[in-house]
Amino acid sequence: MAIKIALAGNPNCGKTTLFNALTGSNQFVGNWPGVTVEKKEGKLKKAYLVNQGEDVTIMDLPGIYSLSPYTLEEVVARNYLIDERPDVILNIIDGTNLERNLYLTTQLIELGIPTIIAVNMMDVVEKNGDRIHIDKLSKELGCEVTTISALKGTGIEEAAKKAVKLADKLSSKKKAAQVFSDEVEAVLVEIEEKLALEVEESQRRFFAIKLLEKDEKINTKLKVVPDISAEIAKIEEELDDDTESIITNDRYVFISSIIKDCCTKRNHKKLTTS
Ligand code: BGO
Repeated sequence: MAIKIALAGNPNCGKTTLFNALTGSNQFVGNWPGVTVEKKEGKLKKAYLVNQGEDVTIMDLPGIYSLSPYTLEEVVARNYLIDERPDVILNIIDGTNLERNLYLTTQLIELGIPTIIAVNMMDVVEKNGDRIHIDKLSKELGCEVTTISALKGTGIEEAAKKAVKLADKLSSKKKAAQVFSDEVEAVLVEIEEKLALEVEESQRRFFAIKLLEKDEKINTKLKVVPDISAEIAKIEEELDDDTESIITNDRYVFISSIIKDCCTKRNHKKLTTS
């Protein structure tokens, strides 16, 4: 079976270290078509395969903070995720900087692609005496979470095997997290209905969010762009803000509540985001 795993994360989260550990010397380096952004691809080491004979490709996406279309790296990463639909996203996040890293995570889980999160730098988290409650994090994000230290090599085999298993479409799908306020979620349902004819169900939420954010680059992926001006006007009046700010703000509110629930500092005070 051929399986494609996309490695996604913020710059400096340890993605290169993990990619090297997963693929060894089995790497191909080039550029993404038409742009001078490095493209790295490799085959998962045999030792990490669940069943020998599997052909598992790891695609190392550029380090990014968001799936907005403002930088070349973001455009390359999101086009790959939308157009190629890898079997699994392995989202590596820096455990010492969860708040910043989870901003991208909230967007990756909207794509409707099975996602596993590898919380990296656990050697530093543990050395600091801090704790990350992985089960709670997994429940609140609605996806599998595992811990690693890419530098020390701990947890890598488990993360790789869990990612490969997730590629099996029969594996149970967890309920996706509700990231936005009830008002925004309700308008997203209305927009998703307008996309029903053209966009496959698993991708509808991502497209609906991008349309609501007035992200015009997403229009190029649609044959017919639905008119959602009434939905935008309604929610902007209701919440007295523009939709892009509403969406961004809701993501930060969601992340703050996750940080409160899932992280404990050594002094046993819950982490705050202030
Ligand atoms: C330097 N634990 C620790 N402690 N460090 C890690 C881990 C981990 O689990 N994983 C990665 N790092 P990249 P991106 C460095 O290079 O993989 C470190 O951008 C240094 N370099 O070793 O490059 C990793 O691909 C001098 O650190 O990240 C690297 O995502 C002094 O995190 C950095 C200190 O990893 C970024 C660190 C000359």
